[in-house]
Amino acid sequence: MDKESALEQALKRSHGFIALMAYYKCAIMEIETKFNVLNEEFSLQFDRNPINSIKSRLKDLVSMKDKLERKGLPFTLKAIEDNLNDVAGLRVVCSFTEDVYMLANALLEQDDITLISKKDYIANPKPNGYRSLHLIVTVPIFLAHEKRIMKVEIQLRTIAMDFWASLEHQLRYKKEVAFTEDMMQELYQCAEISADLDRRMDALRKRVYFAESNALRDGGQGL
Ligand code: 0O2
Repeated sequence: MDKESALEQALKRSHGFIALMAYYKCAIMEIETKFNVLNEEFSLQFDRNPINSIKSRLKDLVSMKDKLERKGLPFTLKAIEDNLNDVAGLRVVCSFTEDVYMLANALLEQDDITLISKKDYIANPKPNGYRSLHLIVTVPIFLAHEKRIMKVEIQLRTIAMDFWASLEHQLRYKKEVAFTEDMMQELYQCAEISADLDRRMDALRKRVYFAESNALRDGGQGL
């Protein structure tokens, strides 16, 4: 075991680290519950679920250490809490693009949620074609004798955006193969196709709802 991995092992076993990770886990639970409540409310209101799935994760120790190193910061509990925004992460996969914004706005309206930063990669996709809405928020967690304010990263995206991002992530991690310009172009084209798919499904959803409200209105008049 080299010196660094001994340090990692020691930190991982420390009470402070275990407690900090438990607080992040609680913050994930708080946010996940908020999204589940919103999903329930909107499914009652619109008769469909805006959320397809929610995934969550705690960043692993090695990734935290690497990120702090890249920022030129020490690998300490304080540095983790003060400088890493994505230790607690949630990915909310939505049905339609409109749901992404509707859910994000509904969350941000809640008075215990504070927005730290927002990156809209749907309005402004990354050069490789990546699309998602990223929020960094704080949420309070209530312990027996204290209240702690925890940071959580939330990525909201549609099923099509998630499909592209998951496969791109898998391909990117095949590090032994260098990505050629041609491969990057192909990935970008796939992202464009997935964006087009979202636009078409959104348009279709609007048509269906329009037809449904007309049918209800006409049916109502007949009474
Ligand atoms: P992991 O394992 O998913 O956590 P910052 O965190 O703000 O210091 P950055 O790069 O400015 O760093 O943050 P940004 O742009 O908000 O992206 C952070 C996360 O978004 C990434 O986390 C990915 O999960 C996701 N992401 C961003 N760009 C891409 C992309 O091009 N493709 C895919 N598949 N995912 C992306 P991590 O830390 O990379 O990894």
